[in-house]
Amino acid sequence: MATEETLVLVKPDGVARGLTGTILARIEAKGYSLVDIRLVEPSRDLLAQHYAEHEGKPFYEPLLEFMMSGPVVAIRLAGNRVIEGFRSLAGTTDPTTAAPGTIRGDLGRDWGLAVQQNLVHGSDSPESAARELAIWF
Ligand code: DAT
Ligand code: MG
Repeated sequence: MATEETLVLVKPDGVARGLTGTILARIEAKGYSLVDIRLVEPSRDLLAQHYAEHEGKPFYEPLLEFMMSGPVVAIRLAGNRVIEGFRSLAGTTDPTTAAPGTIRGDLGRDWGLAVQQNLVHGSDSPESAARELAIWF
């Protein structure tokens, strides 16, 4: 079976709210494998690389500030169709409308800030996964 890998981040809100274990439990319950995991305090440089596609958007600066506000848990996650599968498990970007049953839908909320603090990141394509894994690991 062809196994693929994706980058998952538990963002600073997830770590600060003590949800890392809950999020890892959901990932493991789904059957995906942790290949590598580390606690990172990302530099602005690292985040600018990671979020290059969003440069110039209104939420870009608040996004970088938010991501530098505390430690992030970076995970190299493996499994069959894990890129698509983790995105599905995470739910859509806005926690208010993310489906119940998803990480963002069940655990996230809209704080009315300039940037969505939505607990997790997951790569959105094989190209993004390869690029992002090289940045974080
Ligand atoms: P996703 O994290 O679902 O892949 P994305 O790549 O479009 O979403 O955006 C990266 C992050 O930027 C997202 O997790 C939260 C923030 N963000 C995106 N769109 C936003 C918006 N319209 N308002 C506020 N924050 C936003
Ligand atoms: Mg994205």
